[in-house]
Amino acid sequence: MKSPSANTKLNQWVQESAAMCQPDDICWCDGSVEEYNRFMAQMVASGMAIPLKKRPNSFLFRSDPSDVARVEDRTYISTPTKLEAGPTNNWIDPGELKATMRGFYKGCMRGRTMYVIPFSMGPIGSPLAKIGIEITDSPYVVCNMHIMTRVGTRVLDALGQDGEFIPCLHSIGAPLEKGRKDTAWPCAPIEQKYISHFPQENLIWSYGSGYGGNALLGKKCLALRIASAVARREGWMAEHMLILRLTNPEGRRFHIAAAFPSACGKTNLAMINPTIAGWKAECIGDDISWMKIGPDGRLYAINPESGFFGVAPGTSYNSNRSAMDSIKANTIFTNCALTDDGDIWWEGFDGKPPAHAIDWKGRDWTPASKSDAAHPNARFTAPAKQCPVISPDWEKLEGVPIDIFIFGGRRASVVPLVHEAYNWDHGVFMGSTAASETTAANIGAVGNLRRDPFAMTPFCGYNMGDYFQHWFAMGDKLGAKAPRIFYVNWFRKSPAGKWLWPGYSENSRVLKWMCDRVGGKVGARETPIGLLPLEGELDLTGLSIPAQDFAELMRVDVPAFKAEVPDMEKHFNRFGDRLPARLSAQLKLLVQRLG
Ligand code: SAT
Ligand code: MN
Repeated sequence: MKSPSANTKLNQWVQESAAMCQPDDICWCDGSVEEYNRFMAQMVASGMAIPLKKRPNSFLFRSDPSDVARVEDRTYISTPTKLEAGPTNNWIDPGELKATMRGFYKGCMRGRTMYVIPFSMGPIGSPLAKIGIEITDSPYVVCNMHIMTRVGTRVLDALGQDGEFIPCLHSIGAPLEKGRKDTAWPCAPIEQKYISHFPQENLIWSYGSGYGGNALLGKKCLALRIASAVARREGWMAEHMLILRLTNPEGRRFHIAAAFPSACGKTNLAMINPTIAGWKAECIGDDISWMKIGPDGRLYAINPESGFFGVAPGTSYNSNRSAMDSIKANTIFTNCALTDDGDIWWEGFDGKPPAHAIDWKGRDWTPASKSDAAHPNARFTAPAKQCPVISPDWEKLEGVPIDIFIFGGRRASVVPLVHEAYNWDHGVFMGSTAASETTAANIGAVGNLRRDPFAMTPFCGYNMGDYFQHWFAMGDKLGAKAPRIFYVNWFRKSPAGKWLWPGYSENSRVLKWMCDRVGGKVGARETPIGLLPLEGELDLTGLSIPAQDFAELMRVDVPAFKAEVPDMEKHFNRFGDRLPARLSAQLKLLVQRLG
């Protein structure tokens, strides 16, 4: 296919890539509905996609059991020196990594079509948007990119003859020999998978996986790893944060951006249905926030994505009504179970489990089966516009002004339901020491404490010590207009192991307290770890939490915090002299306040 673009750099890169990967043909994606339907029909015909009788225009895919999630230990930040990648990233010298990967890319698309996907992260025309071009040999990736990003001819138009783009080269790494039948989910073995980033060149090379963030390169690769490095150079922020709007009964709007490690209910919070009278919530994004200081000096955020790539298991009308309503149609499901009447199912779905289903590996499954019907990292890909609580302003070109940042983690003990930072530096300290107990969804023993600063550990495209410094630099620029910073823990348990807080929709009560803090409506008491709600000022109307349980939920456990100081020191020491002095100063202050 002839190039529809007049961009010389783009055409050259596509030609070079084609010469290396040797596809049978090249297809430039126009982003149309017709194109989406055509690729989907091809995948149904080949057996890769299963149409779902119960959900219009929705399809189920089953990945190879070796290709079910992001592969963090095969993900690289390839900077000229290891120090630039820092202690939290895998590093290989760019020359060496490119030589290795060129070896794999050579001829890797034989027997396949090379798709060229022009996409925009952020609404086209937004001052915050960036254009990427993904080259891939996976039609599954093309269809997912249609949902997750803005794809097609309008992006090429915006790019023009000499516009800038971020090249994202992807191959599943499975050339198809002539006459051979394709497998349902072709990919390369784990030791050949590479998810590589070259931040100095704004370049992404991914090989060997067709799943999620390994393959949909606009998401974690571009919008977080590459964008975080660009943002630091250009003075803005690319964060692993949901964005939501809360409107109080008087009609005042508050915008919240929140970062949590996985398995802490981020998607649920992004789509929260408030239980407090008169308050309204709208979703703007569930995963990534790009933020820039606006003409009025405030921090404005956009959601660079246009869809949700959400974890399916555990999603139900009980846990997240809006997510369930977002996936009724036009949705791609991956590694979910298939019911006999042609619907999907997963662990944690509403109602009784089906008497019989086909599991994510394509085997018969019944409730008596020993293994899960859906893979724990099974996903739905759904258009954001289908979310019933999506904000009418979710695609506003200039974004929304952020009032509140939230950090958090999953802690059965020690950390109270909510506390506020004394100031920006203290808030950066909270983000940099954020920790969560590992769950079945993480690697490592269940219940281990893992520090995941700003929920960015796998997503920061440069030295995380420098990233901390960038947070301070942004705070200095924002001054009095900086968002207020809070830390939450929805997961505290009683000594007897009972949840102390109902969570989910009731978390709106905590959000209300934060907004009232910003609005100057409530006070706070000073504690060694930060500012906590005054007696009676966290709205518990209609909840029946025993006073004793609430006291435990809000308790500042000074000895337990003291006991964590050595772990914080150890965590900070990893960053050597890249650790900002302002963070060590904050740790000192905390130690002093703890007495
Ligand atoms: O697979 S993704 O990286 O898109 C989602 C995730 O693992 O957080
Ligand atoms: Mn995420």
